[in-house]
Amino acid sequence: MQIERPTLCYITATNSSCPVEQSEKALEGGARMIQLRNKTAPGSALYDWAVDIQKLCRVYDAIFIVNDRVDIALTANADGVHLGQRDLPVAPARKLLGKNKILGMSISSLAEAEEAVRAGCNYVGLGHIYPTSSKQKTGKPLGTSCITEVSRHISIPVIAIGGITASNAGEVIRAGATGIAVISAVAEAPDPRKATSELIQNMQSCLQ
Ligand code: TPS
Repeated sequence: MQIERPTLCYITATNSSCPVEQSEKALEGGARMIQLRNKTAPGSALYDWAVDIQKLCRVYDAIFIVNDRVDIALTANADGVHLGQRDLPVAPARKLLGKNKILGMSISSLAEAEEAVRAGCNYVGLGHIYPTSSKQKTGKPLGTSCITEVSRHISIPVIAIGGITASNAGEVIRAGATGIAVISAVAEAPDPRKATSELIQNMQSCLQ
């Protein structure tokens, strides 16, 4: 499955108890990729959610990624896994997943991007681009110049993340990102479906 430009990846709200409903709204709004991310739920709940979101993603022909948990991704037949810098390293994750699954990694510099490519990742999540309260962060926001630098140097898709909203999604794509990944811009919107389609429209309008 290809990550096309521009792709919106919806990441389920931090430790939400209704990730399936949230994902469905994002898919209805046009999200092409869903990432199930929950750092506190028991494996049994995560697995059930993953099975349901996998089915939804099939219906919408969208890519389904599980954050961190290779076991859940495999057993729920997700399309791939997203790894953080402190999760299972790429090589053993690839060994478990096989060559056909998508492997993505969080990065925040060109050096980490190049390392992710060398290790065999299929995309990188570059952030945080703007200030965000969705994740405990050390360090300053990277800004859009980092997107241009990384996307010029590597050939795999660059998904920008962190503080992305309808008002800055266009400049993120213009800077060279393949797509965006968002939590709060969709999860905290009064109408998550509409918020998703607005983000996508803003990305698309700067590619025309
Ligand atoms: C594709 N990550 C970096 S910033 C952030 C997260 C979860 C919070 C964004 O929230 N790249 C991908 N997936 C990931 N999980 C990460 C990076 C890690 P908001 O949109 O509310 O600012």
